Amino acid sequence: MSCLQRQPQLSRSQEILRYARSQKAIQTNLSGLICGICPLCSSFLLQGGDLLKVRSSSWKKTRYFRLQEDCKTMWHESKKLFKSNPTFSLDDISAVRLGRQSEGLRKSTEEQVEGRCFSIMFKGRRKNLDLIASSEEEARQWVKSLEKMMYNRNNLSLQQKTEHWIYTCLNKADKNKDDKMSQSEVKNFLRLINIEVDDVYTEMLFAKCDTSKSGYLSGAEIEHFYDLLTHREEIDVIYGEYAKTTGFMSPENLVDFLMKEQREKATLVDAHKIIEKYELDENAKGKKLLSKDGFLMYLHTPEALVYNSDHREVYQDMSHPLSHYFISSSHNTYLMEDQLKGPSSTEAYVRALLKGCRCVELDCWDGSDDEPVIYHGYTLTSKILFKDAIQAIKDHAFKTSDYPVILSLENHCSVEQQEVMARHMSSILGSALVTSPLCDGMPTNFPSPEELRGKFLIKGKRLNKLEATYVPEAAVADETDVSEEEESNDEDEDEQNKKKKKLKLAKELSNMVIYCKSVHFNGFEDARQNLSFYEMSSFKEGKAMKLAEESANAYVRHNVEKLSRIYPAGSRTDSSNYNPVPLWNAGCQIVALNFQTACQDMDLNQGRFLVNGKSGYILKPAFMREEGAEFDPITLTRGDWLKHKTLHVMVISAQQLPKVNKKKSSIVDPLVKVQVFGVPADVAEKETPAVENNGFNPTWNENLQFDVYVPELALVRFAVEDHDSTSDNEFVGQYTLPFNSLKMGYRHVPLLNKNGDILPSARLFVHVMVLDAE
Ligand SMILES: *[C@@H]1O[C@H](CO)[C@@H](O)[C@H](O)[C@H]1NC(C)=O
Ligand SMILES: *[C@@H]1O[C@H](CO)[C@@H](O)[C@H](O)[C@H]1NC(C)=O
Ligand SMILES: [Ca+2]
Repeated sequence: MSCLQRQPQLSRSQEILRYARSQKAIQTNLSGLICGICPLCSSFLLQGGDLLKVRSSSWKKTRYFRLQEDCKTMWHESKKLFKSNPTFSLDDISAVRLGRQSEGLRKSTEEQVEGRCFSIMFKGRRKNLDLIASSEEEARQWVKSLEKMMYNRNNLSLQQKTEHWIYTCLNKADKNKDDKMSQSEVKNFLRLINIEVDDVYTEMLFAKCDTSKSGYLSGAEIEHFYDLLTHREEIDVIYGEYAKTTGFMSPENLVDFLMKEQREKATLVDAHKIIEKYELDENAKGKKLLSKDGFLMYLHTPEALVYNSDHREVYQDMSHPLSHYFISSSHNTYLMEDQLKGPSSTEAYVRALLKGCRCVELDCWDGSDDEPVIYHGYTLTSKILFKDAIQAIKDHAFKTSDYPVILSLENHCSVEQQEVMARHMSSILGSALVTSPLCDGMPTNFPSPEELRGKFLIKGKRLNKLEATYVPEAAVADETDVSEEEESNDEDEDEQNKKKKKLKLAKELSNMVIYCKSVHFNGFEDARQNLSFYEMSSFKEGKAMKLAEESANAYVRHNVEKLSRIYPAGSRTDSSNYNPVPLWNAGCQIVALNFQTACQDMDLNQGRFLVNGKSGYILKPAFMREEGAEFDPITLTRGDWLKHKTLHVMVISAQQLPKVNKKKSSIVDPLVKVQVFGVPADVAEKETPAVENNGFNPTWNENLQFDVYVPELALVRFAVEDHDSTSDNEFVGQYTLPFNSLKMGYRHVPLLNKNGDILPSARLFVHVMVLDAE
């Protein structure tokens, strides 16, 4: 990717100028050799072209699409009057898929346009954009160019992102496009980047930079202005402390910093590598020294962030039985929005699976033409074909993670359509579907995620015990009908039992249930005596919370050998969620959440499953895996799990927080909350005061301290909020990670938006220290 390469002979300030010039070049020179100038752009996209936009079989219209000069915003023509914003950002795209891959395209177009079709999928809840190009070649070029742009944007260093963002704002602020900044343009610019300053301060800042006294900033003056803005005093202090070699950091100084401050095992070889990789100033690099800019560059790299980068890969032992893992799980996966009248879509399965979800749910009902359908029974949610859902699952199951996917069936179908379900699963999933135990003979325990790589497991009702297939003459009679528990209503247990409908089960479908047979829960003692390891129960959140509180240890022991699935109360018709942490504390594996709903509970889920290669499987701590485990998250009697630590977080500063209120005049008043989730004794929340009117570079230097007793179950959430004295604070961004994946010392914390997607240039800067409390 030659256009991304930095030219190392340039100093950083030359780089910035080059960048500014390239931005200017884009402004004036839309076509041509742009890729040689700007690392981001694509002349194909900048030129744009006509595409046929598909909404339905009858609504297909030609629209002009092109990339705007900021190399980030796609513009498209819209015939809708008053449509204020016919644009979208490349940062909002989650994927671009060539072919008729979306539900919409499959429904609304003919097979022969397959190669000319592509879909743009968005993050969050935004609908896909389904498009048809005039030729296959053109479709491929759109997809290739978009993917390349997305890749390039993602692959930029934080510094490059910051520069790009600031120059985009500078361009925007330069209203009359004369390449100079007047004082009022500077003030506008500051608002654009989320700083509100009074006129006196603007004047002062302006005077400082306007060395030519022309009343405008231009050229080097803009560069100076940029440097003043992005100057970080805290970095000066930290760098100054360790740069003991004629004002620079030698490899020895860097090792000193890494060992003393960052608590890393670092050698001189590591230090040399860092300087070689991150020092941009050739002069310093030649002398094997690290400049302040190089130091900051390093602090922004993924390996220096607050999240232990060793945990990005699958680093846990994946050879334990399935019941020893927390499994990322989704409830009513087919729903895009609410539980009453919202749309259902195969896209919802794709999104959940791509987020690493390993247990999806399918509510199956009889459909017309002998094709079973999926929707939320007795509601107005729309329907999708069962076979389409299975196909979508097959296509996307193992893109984020190789580890097994559990298909949780809620079956309301007639025997005839159940046979159709079994046929579809068998023909679409093929050998990836587990239809018999992995071992010879009757298994006595679950296989491991490792053994089940690339496999699908069916969770559902079964006519008999699995043992019956081995001892046909055994006295385990086949039940002819089983009852399906309803999840849609929220009545208490008795009434629910009455409403349970008897259901005839098709043998073909029953036989596909091997390791996850659904049974009713009749207490821990009954389960221990009468249930086999593969017989598992589903618990409504309220019931599960009660067990997790009142019989926590019994629940932990139950979950050593057996699986438990928890689902949200039926009263959550808005698809809201519940806190999964108390249920993980009790060892429950499948804590199913409404993945489509952005909220703190989903942040916790994303944080829990952030580590271990985003495989969707997290090994439970050893004290929750042994038979007869003594661990009780509520009483916390003495045991291996008690490792009392104190967590010290100094919240130092933040950079480039986004505006939360779209109004131009509204500037963020940020405060930082640090929250600990885990066993009840560890749950805590502390916050800094708010900094008024500065979302660009606020500083706090605030110390927050926490006691953590069971580190292995604890999660830490950093949340930035916009302080509001008259109503609730507004969410700005957050990052959640396991306590044991925190790195010590001076660390940047990435920030995610409500939907869990990264905010491209925003981050927090903190100092983290964990000490033994004893
Ligand atoms: C991504 O960025 C890194 C570091 O800037 C660079 O070394 C690498 O070549 C880039 N990858 C591609 C494919 O451009
Ligand atoms: C186990 O099942 C038997 C037969 O259904 C029942 O009588 C017994 O009470 C059950 N055990 C427990 C502890 O519930
Ligand atoms: Ca101007």
